[in-house]
Amino acid sequence: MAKILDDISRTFNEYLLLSGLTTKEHIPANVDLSVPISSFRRGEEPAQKLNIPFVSAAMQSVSGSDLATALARRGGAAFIFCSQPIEVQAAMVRQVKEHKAGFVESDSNLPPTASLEDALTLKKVTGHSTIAITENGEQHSKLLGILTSKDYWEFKDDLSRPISEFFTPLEDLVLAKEGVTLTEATELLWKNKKECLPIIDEQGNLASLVFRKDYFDHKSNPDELTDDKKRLFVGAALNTFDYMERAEALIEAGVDSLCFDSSDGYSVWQKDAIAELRKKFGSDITIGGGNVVNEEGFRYLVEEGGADFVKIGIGGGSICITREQKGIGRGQASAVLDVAAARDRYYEEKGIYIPLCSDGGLNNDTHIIMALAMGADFVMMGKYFAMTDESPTPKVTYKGQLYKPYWGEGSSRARNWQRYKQGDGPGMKFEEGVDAYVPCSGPLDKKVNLTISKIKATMCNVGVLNVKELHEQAVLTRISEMTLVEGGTSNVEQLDRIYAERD
Ligand code: MZP
Repeated sequence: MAKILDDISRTFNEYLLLSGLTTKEHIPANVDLSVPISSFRRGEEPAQKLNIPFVSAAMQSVSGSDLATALARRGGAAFIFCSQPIEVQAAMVRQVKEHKAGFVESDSNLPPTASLEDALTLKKVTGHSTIAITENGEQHSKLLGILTSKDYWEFKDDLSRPISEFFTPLEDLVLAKEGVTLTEATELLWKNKKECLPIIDEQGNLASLVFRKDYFDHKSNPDELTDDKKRLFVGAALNTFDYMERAEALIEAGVDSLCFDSSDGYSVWQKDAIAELRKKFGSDITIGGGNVVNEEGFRYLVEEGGADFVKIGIGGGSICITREQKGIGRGQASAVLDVAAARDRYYEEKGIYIPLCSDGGLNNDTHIIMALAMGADFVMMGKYFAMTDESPTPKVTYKGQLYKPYWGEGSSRARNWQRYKQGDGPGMKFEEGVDAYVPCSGPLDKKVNLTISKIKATMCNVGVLNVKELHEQAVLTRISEMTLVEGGTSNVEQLDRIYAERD
């Protein structure tokens, strides 16, 4: 006879956190939201951490390179979707890795014989007003000078004239040799009141550029998540079909973390794939597994496969209809609580900590707080990020409101059959996701800042200063429907509603 679990499947809405002792040190400025994203042994530090506990879902309508850049700059990480050709996914990873963070590869270069008109055309294409003038117009050839918009007057100068008559020559520039540190380069920019510092090699060829504006950019993003070369951190997803070829291309492109994207990760295909990748690439590369909803799935991917972190969640995603279509899944709160308890037992037994990610179904900031309190180290979100300006979809207007398209990987629009094993061959026999629109919520950093403020404030109420303490000290209570009603406003007319009716 089938086994029936004792407790029912529960969701985040069914819980509240109790407040703990808040002392004078429990202020938001003291809260540290960095969390591990790779496994580590007791007494050791994780090789990789997120500076905020957020990653974006590996979905076509969520994790493109612009969103990945914005999220890494805010301290989290995107997982670039794998439901696209390998080379296109690798190019997206490369685009994030090449995003500034100090030494920039010059993408605007011209020979001295080019005209001012050519310079203006190039400026339009790249959006950059600083152009390196090199002997043959290639990026890494001999540097002759720099042309910026201060060197010419677009509407007064003769645009057919060669730029050799306009650019600032080498002797008037401040330069640095390859090997200079970012701190030294910044110091040179500051002391010489310059906007741009070209870095050259021993032969005088252009190596890279350092910009003053990037320094301010970096200072205003103290949580920026970077690798050891100060390049932005980025993850990418894999499926269980072309994982070897895909992983090779992604690693070559500089990816920092890999993660299997599967609606049900408790499978021999995923276990074998993780183990094979581990054998080929060793322990240097982080590989996440999932999704699972219980201890058996967690243990299988960790013990048999060697997963570095595990994602939790089946059927809770905002665009997901898996539970309706197939009757598979579990309430996200029950799944997180169960797997977190399994993770803690595993840590007790083996001394290895496996970070957990709560994936999908986080419909408001409180859900994020609950997921972290229940034992998740970080959360993966689709809808939350699909709503931001930086997601890859265009804004559309409907009845005067701005919206963005958001569709599930299991919808026929995404055609991500590799994520849903429905038969032996390629293709999907039925949909497990829907095609939808979500309201546009504006810039990512503004939205994340607000959520982070709420998380930090709650942690102060609980009396904890980091996510580890939250896991250890959180006390939750299940709530009745009447508690939920009590928590809302009661017997008051809210002003915005009065104004809306009046107008
Ligand atoms: P949400 O943050 O929008 O609620 O959920 C995003 C998560 O839903 C993804 O990270 C993924 O695990 C899952 N997902 C993506 N596509 C589908 C689908 O089409 C889906 N069913 O369930």
